[in-house]
Amino acid sequence: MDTMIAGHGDHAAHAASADDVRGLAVSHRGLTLTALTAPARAGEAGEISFAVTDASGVAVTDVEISHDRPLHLIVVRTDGAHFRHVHPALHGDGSWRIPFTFDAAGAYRVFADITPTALGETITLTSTVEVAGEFVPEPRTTDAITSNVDGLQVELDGTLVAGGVGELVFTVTRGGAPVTSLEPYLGAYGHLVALRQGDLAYLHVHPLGVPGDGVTVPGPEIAFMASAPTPGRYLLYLDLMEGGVVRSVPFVVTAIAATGDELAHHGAGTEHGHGAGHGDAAGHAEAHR
Ligand SMILES: [Cu+2]
Repeated sequence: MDTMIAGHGDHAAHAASADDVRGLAVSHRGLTLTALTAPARAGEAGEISFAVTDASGVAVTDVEISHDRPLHLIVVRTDGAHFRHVHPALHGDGSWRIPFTFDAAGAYRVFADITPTALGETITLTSTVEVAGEFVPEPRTTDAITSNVDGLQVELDGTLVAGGVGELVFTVTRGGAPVTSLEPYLGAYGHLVALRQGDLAYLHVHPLGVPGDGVTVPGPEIAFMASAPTPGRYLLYLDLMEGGVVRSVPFVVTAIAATGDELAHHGAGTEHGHGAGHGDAAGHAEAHR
């Protein structure tokens, strides 16, 4: 069961500011991502290992379950390529570890999303890993609102609004037919990670609707509310599960500057007709991360 966080039923509370970002520091609220090790070369099998320690250097092991897991680890190359979302296991020595092989060389950012019980809020700590090998950059220079992964086609509709809240709706098809058999994954029918291109700031994203609420359908549409701190390009990664397989589907979108009108009317988003969760304080509290 996810933690209820008061006051998040109101979209207005989410109006993003330039400070409303996470995942830019190795240390936050007295907690630090330490002892990070990872395979040194592309293609080399090994593990990612790290700890989250408090101000006295003691490993934090008392954490709340958020989105079905005690810790979420995002690994992505700094150009936005080679995104992975994995769930390391906590070991008796206080380290978090998971077998890992980098597909390609380059500099990677790792983001550890964790909700220490003592803190009562989710924090995102980040660090970097350099992976040796022949480096072939894949810079994201254009927007990409349609993405194909393993025969699944996903199309993004909606606008990311800087300084406001925008609704993002993903429509999933296979061979032109709507996919309506999405399976719950991390407490929703989809899990969205959004990073600002450049500094890879980690955005707040809230899925709309919860599987089993009687309203939210298992596709073909998956909806989120997202806040962008500033105009510019963002890298989005939609994780979804279908046929027992979890896939990460990448997108690139440009956030527009908010106008007064958009700020006043943000979140109205009924045009897509899925309607789930907009006024549902519990759904938004559940989704807070
Ligand atoms: Cu996760």
